[in-house]
Amino acid sequence: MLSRRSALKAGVTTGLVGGAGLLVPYLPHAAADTTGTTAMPTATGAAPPAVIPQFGVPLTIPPVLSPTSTSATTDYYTVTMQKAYTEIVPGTKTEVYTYNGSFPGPTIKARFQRRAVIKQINNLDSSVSVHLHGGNVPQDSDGSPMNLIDPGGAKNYTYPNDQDNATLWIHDHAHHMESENVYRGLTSLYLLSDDLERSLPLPSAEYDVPLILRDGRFDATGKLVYELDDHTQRNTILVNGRPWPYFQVAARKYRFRILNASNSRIFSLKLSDNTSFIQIGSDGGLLEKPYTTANLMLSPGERAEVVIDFSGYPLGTQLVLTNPGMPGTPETGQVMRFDVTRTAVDRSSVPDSLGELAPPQTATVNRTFVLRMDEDGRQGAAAYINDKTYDANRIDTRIDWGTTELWTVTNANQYAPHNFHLHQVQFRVLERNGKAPTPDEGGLKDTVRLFPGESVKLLITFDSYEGTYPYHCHLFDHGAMGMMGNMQMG
Ligand SMILES: [Cu+2]
Repeated sequence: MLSRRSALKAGVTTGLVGGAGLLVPYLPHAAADTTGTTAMPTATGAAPPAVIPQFGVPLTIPPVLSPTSTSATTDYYTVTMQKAYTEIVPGTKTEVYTYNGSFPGPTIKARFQRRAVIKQINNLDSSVSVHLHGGNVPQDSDGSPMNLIDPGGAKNYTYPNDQDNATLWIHDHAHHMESENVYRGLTSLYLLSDDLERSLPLPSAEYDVPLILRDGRFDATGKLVYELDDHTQRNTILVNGRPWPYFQVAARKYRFRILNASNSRIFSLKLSDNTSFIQIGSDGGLLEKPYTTANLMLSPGERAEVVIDFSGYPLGTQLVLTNPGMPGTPETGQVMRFDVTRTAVDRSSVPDSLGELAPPQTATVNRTFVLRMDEDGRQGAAAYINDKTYDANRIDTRIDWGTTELWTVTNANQYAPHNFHLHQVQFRVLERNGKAPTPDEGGLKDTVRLFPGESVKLLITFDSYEGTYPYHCHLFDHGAMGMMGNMQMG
């Protein structure tokens, strides 16, 4: 079999790269794996899995990147993609891929209608493509799978920031390589703010905290082990690049911007005392109204902004952010711990109204998309949309500019969860399994989860840039196995 790198160089664009092991169900509550990390066998017979203590290191916050220069209309940034080494397994160093040496990469803070131009320099030894997930950007800056920066090269990406406030995600999208490139660390947050958001009395500054969640498989030497579709062995949970960290908080309200940056893990988050989160935002920005919920479900690529109020807890309280009910090991049922260690003044509040979304338009075109992958354990398993694996040179969906469309997307698998992400556009979820969605899916979305047998109806208006953009399952391994298509607008 071709390696993934040589497959890319040879222009092979279909799912030749499938892995085995898909017979292990990964549904909620499935007994996929009840062993601990210490007992897991290795697939390769190499070093045994790492043993990493939980709640042993503090949470770190990614640095905020300063522009290298500014003009009246534009902020200019320079980012270098490079390898770096970080301690995750105690006493060892893990090689990771980074933006600017930081794991995860630095956060970029952008303003509505103020352009950002980011020069991305590739000092890695594989090709990359930089995608602004959730961003409405011109085709040449979208970071599409074949628009690559080769090793030693550089490219300027221009982001107009002509959309609502939102927590966006910069990550790699190189065809057939994105799964491994993101797994190895090519992730950054991109926070787009606007006047409406800044006028709200939400927790801000040091009380506005990103939480980038993901999993990984580490061996005892500290190596980050990558195998395609290896969802049963990525049993270390990282938050902002730290394994199961603790975070010392004041007894007051915090705003958390939670991103699931995993390759394929779906998180279903709860606080250990069942206290509710106040969800204020989702993929495309703030919700119209806060939504109080004890459970946050996030598939890869989805974001949730929540407020947690620690003011009711005595100093000394330890509150665990847990991930119960999802398949995995006992270790993956824990995410991080909040330690309430001090008091602080709190003038923030969560208003009853967070803004108004444009009313949904009427769809004039209906389309259906069926997501399916081989899950019988065959060698060379592939993944499909409407029975086709991805071909970078094929247009799957032609859209007239200005049209509003209703897309029905179904997961036809028995075991494998999927999700569905479109580039360029934010959409509305009109239905989930024939019913109105819950309020966490009631705002602007760019990624929607689909457990086996589920179906969603998405309302999408294509009135922005013309050009060709992909849509795909955002379980990166599935995208790399072919679950991706191209739409052409205009
Ligand atoms: Cu999928």
